[in-house]
Amino acid sequence: MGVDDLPMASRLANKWVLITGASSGFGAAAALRFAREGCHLLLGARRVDRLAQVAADAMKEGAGTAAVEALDVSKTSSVTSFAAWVRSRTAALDVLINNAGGALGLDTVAEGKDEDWETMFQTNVLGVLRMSREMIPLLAKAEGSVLLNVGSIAGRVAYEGGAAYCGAKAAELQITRALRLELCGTGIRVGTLDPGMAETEFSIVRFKGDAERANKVYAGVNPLTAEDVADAMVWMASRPPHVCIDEMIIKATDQAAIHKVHRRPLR
Ligand code: NDP
Ligand code: 8X3
Repeated sequence: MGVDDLPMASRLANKWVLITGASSGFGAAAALRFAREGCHLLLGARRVDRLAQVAADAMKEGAGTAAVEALDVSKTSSVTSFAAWVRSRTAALDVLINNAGGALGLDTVAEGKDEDWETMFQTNVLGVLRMSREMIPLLAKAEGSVLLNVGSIAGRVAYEGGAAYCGAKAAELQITRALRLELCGTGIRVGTLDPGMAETEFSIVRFKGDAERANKVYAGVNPLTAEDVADAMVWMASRPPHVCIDEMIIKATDQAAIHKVHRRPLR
């Protein structure tokens, strides 16, 4: 039996999986989902207390190991020291999930704030570049490794108030495509997973703690959950080594397009 014939769970068992932004939302759900496949987890984010809880839960779900380290992808020095920590734990990396990111504000360009724009580009764009640069040598040492970036439908279709976020996620899409070309022949698979609206802390962060405004985004809708997205990540990462899922768009059934969302009347 070759590796291509193994069932999905066997293909991921004991693999080393690094997830950025694992303290909440997609990243935390992915940690638990990969844990159920028996993976070794390396988890990074700024909120280490939250990461530690995710790691403890992941161990209960069946992770081989689950280790956490502070990571701020918006700072080169943090990414460099995080990468050294990763190298101290493993010589090869099977799966890198560049998930850390998000949006800040929903201002038009005319009303936009430098600090919001800078944060969005630092995390969603430069964070992906920095982490990829550091981890490509480790990915190259693992057969059938996967570099998976988390984009968004916002990187494919623009919306009012989304100029910087849509621009950042469009950059992520083109970075993914460039990496796919650059790494052809290395055996490293490169893909992007581009979700539509999913109920996580995304909108709370975007609206800077305004929970009422954040809740309105999902009012009357049955949105994606973090677990739905984590499932898709596991599926993408568990294809046979000769199969690369380049780009996947995942949206709630209620969201036909970025502006076309079915909402039920609220009771
Ligand atoms: P959450 O806000 O729940 O999670 C975001 C994660 O990113 C947190 O773990 C956060 O951790 C981490 N993060 C943010 N900034 C940094 C940073 N500078 N360094 C390290 N980690 C950071 O939102 P989601 O789970 O929804 O978002 C995950 C990804 O999915 C993002 O890239 C987002 O743009 C994208 N996305 C989200 C969609 C949605 O509708 N929810 C749809 C499409 C894409 P901490 O604050 O502890 O550092
Ligand atoms: C998050 C999805 O449509 O709110 O990336 O930008 S959207």
